[in-house]
Parts: sequence; C-alpha cells; structure tokens
Amino acid sequence: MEKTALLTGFVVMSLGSLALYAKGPKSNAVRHHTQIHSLVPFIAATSYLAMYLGTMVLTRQDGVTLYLPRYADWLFTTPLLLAGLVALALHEHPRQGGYLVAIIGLDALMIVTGLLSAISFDGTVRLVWFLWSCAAFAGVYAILWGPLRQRSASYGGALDEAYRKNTTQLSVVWLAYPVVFALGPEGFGTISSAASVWIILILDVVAKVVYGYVAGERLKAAEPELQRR
Ligand code: RET
Repeated sequence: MEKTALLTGFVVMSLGSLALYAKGPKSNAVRHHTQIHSLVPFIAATSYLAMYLGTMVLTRQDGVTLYLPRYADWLFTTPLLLAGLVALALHEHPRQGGYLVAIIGLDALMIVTGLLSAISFDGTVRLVWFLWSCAAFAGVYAILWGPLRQRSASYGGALDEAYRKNTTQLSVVWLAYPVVFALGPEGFGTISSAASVWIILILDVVAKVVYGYVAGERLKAAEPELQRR
C-alpha cells in the first residue's frame, strides 16, 4: 500500500519535472523560474525513490515509520519555491537580498525542527518542536505577505498579479502540511501511516507540479513587464 504510493510518487515527480521543463517559459527574463520549477519535482522524485527503496526510512521506538528523505526533500524544495517568489517580488530591488536569506533561514528552521518533532518519542517534546516549527512557518508568511507583498504592490500590473496569486496558492497549500503532520502517525495518530503517505503525495503533486505549471503560466502573462524592467 505505502510502497505503491511511494513508487507512484517517484514516477509522477519524474514525469512532472520533465513536463515543467518542456512547458515552462524560456525567455531570458523568466527562464530561471522554469529551471526552479522543474528542479523541485526532480528533487522530490529522488526522495520518493529513496523512500521506496527504504533508504533512510527508520522506525521510532513506538513503531511509527519515519520517512526521513521527506525532510531532506523539503529542506531543498521549499527554499527553491520561496526563492522564486522572492525573485519576483524583488525584481526591481535585486540588492535587497536580505529577505532571501531571512526567509530561507526561517524555512530551514521550520523543516529541521519539524524533523526533531517527528523523531521525538516523548509526546511533550514532540509538541514543543512542532510549535517551534509553526513559529518559524509564521515568520515565512510574515515576510511573504509583509515586505515582499509591498514591493510587488508597488509595481502593479501583471507582475503584481503573478506574485499575489502565486503567493496565495502557495500559502494555502503549504498550510495543509502541518495539519496532516499533526493528524498523522508522527503526531496524534488519527490518520494511518498509509493514508498519510497518500495524502502527502497528493499535496506534493499540488505544491510542486501543479503549482509549478500554474505559476509558470502566470509568469508568461507577466513576461512583457519583466522584460521591460
Ligand atoms: C512540518 C511539521 C512541523 C510543523 C510545520 C511543518 C511544515 C511543513 C511544510 C512543508 C511544506 C512542504 C512543501 C513541499 C513541496 O515542495 C515540517 C510538517 C509547520 C510547510 C511545500
């Protein structure tokens, strides 16, 4: 059951990576976004392959299966997805790279403390790390919707529309991850291990492949503006 999901993840992510590269915009102004969006499922395919093969798949003292490649995947893919949004918002302010460092720092803290929560056997320790991770997650949202949103609003037009829509979509989909984690075997255990693997697979397809495609289409619409600036 879980093996099927993991193999499906490997196949879907591999094909998704190729499709995003083939379909994404290629002009000088936006090519880097296409590269980012096809690299993300390539990394995810690697993680699904590792999980399918059982590489870095451990068992917690209470028998819960820990899929560690997932956290390695997230540690690389989530900063890439955020970097795409930062590049868009800072199009006219490329020297304000501090936002990139800050948002990636918070994001990495979120994933690493999420991993600490998952591997913790003690329920209280697990909850503390979970909440700590959520605090870092809130920081990521604060940067996306605060200073970066402000920069993007100052441009207006299709560029701002692309930033707003991509950021909204990302914010909504990402929110599901901590919820599934909390309900899954790593947290309260309301959802079975197999169900959580399938649900996260669906979330991963939406957050990486569907998002990559739709974000690319919105960037195509903003291409003339991005070229002019
Ligand atoms: C964890 C557990 C602890 C609390 C929080 C989490 C957030 C995870 C997120 C993951 C997003 C992953 C994506 C992958 C696809 O590219 C680590 C589950 C807040 C937001 C989008």
